[in-house]
Amino acid sequence: MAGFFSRLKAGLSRSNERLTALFTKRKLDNETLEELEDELIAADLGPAVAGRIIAQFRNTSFGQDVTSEEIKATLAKEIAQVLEPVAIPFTPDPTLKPHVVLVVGVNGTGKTTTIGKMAHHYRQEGKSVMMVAGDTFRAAAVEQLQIWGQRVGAPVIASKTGADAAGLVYDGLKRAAEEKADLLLIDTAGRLHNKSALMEELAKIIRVMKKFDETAPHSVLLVLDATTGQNALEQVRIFRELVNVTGLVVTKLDGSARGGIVVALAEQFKLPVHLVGVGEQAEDLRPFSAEEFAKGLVGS
Ligand SMILES: Nc1nc2c(ncn2[C@@H]2O[C@H](COP(=O)(O)OP(=O)(O)OP(=O)(O)O)[C@@H](O)[C@H]2O)c(=O)[nH]1
Ligand SMILES: [Mg+2]
Repeated sequence: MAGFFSRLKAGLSRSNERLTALFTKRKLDNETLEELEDELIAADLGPAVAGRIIAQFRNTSFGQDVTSEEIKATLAKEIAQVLEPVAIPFTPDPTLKPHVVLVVGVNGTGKTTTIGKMAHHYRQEGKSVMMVAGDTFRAAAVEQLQIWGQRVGAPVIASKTGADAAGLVYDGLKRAAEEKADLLLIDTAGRLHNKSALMEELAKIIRVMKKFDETAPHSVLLVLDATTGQNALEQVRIFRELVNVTGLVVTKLDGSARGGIVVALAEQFKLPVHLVGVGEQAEDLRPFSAEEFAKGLVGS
């Protein structure tokens, strides 16, 4: 756990270097508050949250001398309040055999890696996990998932590049049900020719899935790359038009100067943030903790 927080902090500290520079003991006057507001917006927190935080400072400490520690403590508290309601762990339903998880997101956000890490985690817990290499679009995608499968001891249902993803998903569901697997993780293509091709592909996968089990998918996780900053907001909007997103996974928080985007996401969409990615290794996926994240973000 220590490793995780230090990694997250190292990543997030890049977000707060500028904040720290602003606060080497200053009077909270209009000018300082405006600067702070600008910095919060530049840190991707979004204007709504930034405005609320500034109003809070104005109400409680206007005109007073404040130390950077005091500022950070208040900031962390306010940010944690925004994050708390969305910090919801991902919990597979043990009565489902399998709990079907569809993983979506634009290309390169970390879908396949997140699936591999999730498979690792639940295998460690002794659960049976299966994966479907539903990204039949990209050449190396199948192999990438198979490597994860071998590493963590979880079968991968796959076929050739260019094969029908929906048919493959159907096979995967059938096999996972026969084997009474606990968890079925389904990878999807991030990039198709265009948005309508992606929409069709996802809709078809879900339609075919429901022929086998009308309650599936039980979770639809949207994977977002924190380093893309404000783009993540647009990705949530687009994917919610395509599928019923049940929760978010935010990756690359180890190297990101854009951790603040998680605050804007929480504020705008109120979708559960189940997991965060803090590296490329199997262990580098953790439940999202509002307080730790807020503290890491402001460097307190
Ligand atoms: N530093 C860091 N790298 C990550 C993290 N998650 C994924 N990556 C890396 O990001 C790159 C893309 O990850 P993938 O899992 O292949 O992404 P994807 O969404 O499956 O991409 P497509 O299949 O092309 O749509 C890989 O090099 C991963 O190792 C993370 O949390 N931190
Ligand atoms: Mg992939």
